[in-house]
Amino acid sequence: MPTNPTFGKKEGAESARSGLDADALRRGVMDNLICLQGRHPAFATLQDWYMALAYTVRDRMLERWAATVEGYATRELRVACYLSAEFLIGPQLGNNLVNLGIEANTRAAMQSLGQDLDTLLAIEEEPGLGNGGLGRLAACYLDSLATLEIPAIGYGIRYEFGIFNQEIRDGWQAEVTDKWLQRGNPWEFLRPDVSFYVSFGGHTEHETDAQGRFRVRWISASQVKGVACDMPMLGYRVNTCNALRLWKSEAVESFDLQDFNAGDYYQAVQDKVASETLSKVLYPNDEPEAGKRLRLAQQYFFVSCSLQDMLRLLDRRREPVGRFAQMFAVQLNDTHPSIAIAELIRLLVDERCLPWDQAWDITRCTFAYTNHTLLPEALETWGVPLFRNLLPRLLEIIFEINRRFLDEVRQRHPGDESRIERMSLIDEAGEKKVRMAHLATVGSHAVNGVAALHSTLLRQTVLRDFAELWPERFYNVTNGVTPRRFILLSNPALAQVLDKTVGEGWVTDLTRLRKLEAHADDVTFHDEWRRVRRWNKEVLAGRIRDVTGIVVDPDALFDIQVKRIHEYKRQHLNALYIVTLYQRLRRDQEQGVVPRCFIFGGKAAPGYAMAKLMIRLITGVAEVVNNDPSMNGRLKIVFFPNFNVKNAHFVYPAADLSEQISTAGKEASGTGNMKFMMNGAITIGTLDGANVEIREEVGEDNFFLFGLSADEVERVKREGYRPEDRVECNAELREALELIAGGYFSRGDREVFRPLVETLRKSDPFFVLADYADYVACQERVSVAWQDPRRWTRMSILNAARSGKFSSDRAIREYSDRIWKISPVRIALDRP
Ligand code: 26Q
Repeated sequence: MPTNPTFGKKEGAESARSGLDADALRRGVMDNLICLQGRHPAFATLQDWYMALAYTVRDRMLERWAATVEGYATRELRVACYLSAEFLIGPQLGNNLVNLGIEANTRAAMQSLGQDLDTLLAIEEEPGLGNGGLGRLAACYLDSLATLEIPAIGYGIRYEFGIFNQEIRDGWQAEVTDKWLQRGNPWEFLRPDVSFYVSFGGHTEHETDAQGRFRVRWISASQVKGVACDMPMLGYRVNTCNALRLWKSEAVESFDLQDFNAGDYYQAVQDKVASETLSKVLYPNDEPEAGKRLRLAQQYFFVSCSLQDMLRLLDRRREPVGRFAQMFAVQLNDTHPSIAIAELIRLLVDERCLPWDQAWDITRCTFAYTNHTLLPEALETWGVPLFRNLLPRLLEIIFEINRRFLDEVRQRHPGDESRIERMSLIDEAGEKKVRMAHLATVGSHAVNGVAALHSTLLRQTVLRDFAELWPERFYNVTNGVTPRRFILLSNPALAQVLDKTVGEGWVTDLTRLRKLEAHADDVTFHDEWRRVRRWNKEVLAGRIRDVTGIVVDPDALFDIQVKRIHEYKRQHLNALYIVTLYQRLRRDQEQGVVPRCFIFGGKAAPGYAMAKLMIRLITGVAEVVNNDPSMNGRLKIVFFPNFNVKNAHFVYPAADLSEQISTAGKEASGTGNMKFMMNGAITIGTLDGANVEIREEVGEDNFFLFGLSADEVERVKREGYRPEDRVECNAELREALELIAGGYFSRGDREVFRPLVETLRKSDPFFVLADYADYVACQERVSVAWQDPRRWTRMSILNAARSGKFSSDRAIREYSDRIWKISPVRIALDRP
């Protein structure tokens, strides 16, 4: 247990390391400032105070962490291991304060030291260890796992550079390196004693050992060392503190001058640098070909370290390897960690000498796979030559899995060679490729999609043959988000109203928000609700002014679309509507137009030219519209740069309208849609992803629906979609496209937007023009509703009231009960 420093401690006072009252916190901060930061308070910078406070909060987590480790060590249990190449955990200080329940005391403690808590919260660098939805989902799940007291470990990569920071220069996105570790990370613990070697390259040798068993030796060309770097993940008001274990790559042996002659020395330095490159940088999605080889190496690196770590934990508990699947339930967050299936076989067969059949049974009982996309271009494959070159032994194992699997298929469907071709783990058309989604499916006992519609489509399309073979293995687990971060922490004004109206229990049982329904027509409650919303909009307006210089009116309708920029997410559909609205206002066709502020945020993959052009279109339209005096401030457009978790805290609580307008069938779930809803925004959306379930929960009167359904999209495609027809029969659409093509939003340059406009007019792969007219009509219904504040407020209240299903606690309960079969373990703190 930690020692108890007595800095300024009075008789009987709480410890400066663990006490939760304001005085103990104050002493803790002083102690850490002097002893850890090495600063005299008189010379301390804001960063020093932040660090001292972070360490003080961390101290409080450590005894819970220790109690959790001990609690797990002394009990029979099963551990959920969440394998993910991304964990977008966001800033930690505020969340840890909230989960410990010491926000008020900490505020008071800092005030007594002359420091403002909010200022300190604002200077924290967030770990941007993810691209978007998938990485943030993993972080929400860690919060729920700990809150629900479920034994769990998150396994991933400690990238030195996370997702790039986005700046807007001259209307275009510019990428800036994310140096999140520059000033140190107070939340991580490097564990040099927990490290493993990972092999790459070389060749394999087959032999028969003394006992006559067939053995394979992988003679690798190089090895990299992975060192554990842990971050504590504390649950809300419980003692459970799980670990997020991220692997950092290092050179196997730090090179030693004396071991090399001059030539070898430089080679040794080179090798060292190459090893350390492995965990250097997070790859953006939608990046064709980018760093292919290194990305596969990253995946194998963190997966191998994680499985070796599980074996170490098993050995430490003196459990036989045969009990691996009883001890661990491993969830694969998309196919990125799916090489784990072959790696576990390798560890069990090659290193632990288990027979193949037993290793295979263990493997399939251990893994479950979550799919996050149906887009064919986003399904992960790796060229066989690259695979063989980097991971020769793993390719052999995949071939063997495939051989046995296809035998099984042949027995079920004799002579059906086209089925064999479709289901094979190897795509043999053209250059041979390993299909990672097939590997993940064959090697798992459970496969799930992330929203009801997505799971249905998954069974009908991408994994159809597999669902036919093993229907009992297919599940749906609709995504969820954590109300701790996305209401309690980021919308304190709303949280206060919720506490008062439905009781504090909503934080861990979000379905209690249903009690708000009783107040949906209560006019005094409406006033309170609107005061909260108005406050949040003022806060966001202030941020927008500080960051972009644009002044927006908090009384305008805040119409917000924040998410990664992608053609399927259709930010350009939104932009086309804005151009239409602008034209109407210029013509003084004012009837039905309400003051609106359109806010966009999101990053484009650096190599995705069309997405970058979509950003340019938004900033181009913004420049023209915002500076047109005839608009009289009725229309404002903002591109809020660098949308990340920190900025998200300001955005969701301030939204009136949530834009969820992807082409039906393309967005697996969406999770921003849920964050908006629980903060009282109303959705305008297509029947895509979790929108379908949001609409079911909230009722059709409280959701603005438009557009083709997934089935209709397929039908239109089959019947031959001709976008030009849509342009011909819609004068406003034609005008909007001509204005864009004519250089009106690009300072007269007619070339810039050509690729965008031509793609829409010629092929329009995401049916933007097909949905345009219905979208415009739907936005008119939005305007009508906005003009009736009572009606709008009622809808807003009902959206929050009916968002209970979308808590990540519900999702994690479903994974625990149905897929992992893990029950909670209560952790006690052995002190008064
Ligand atoms: C793959 C290979 C090489 C480099 C990068 C990648 C890569 C990285 C990240 C591919 C995809 C991603 C991220 C995908 C993602 O965020 N998907 C979203 O997941 C959410 C959580 O389930 C869903 O809500 C969204 O609908 C889905 O788009």
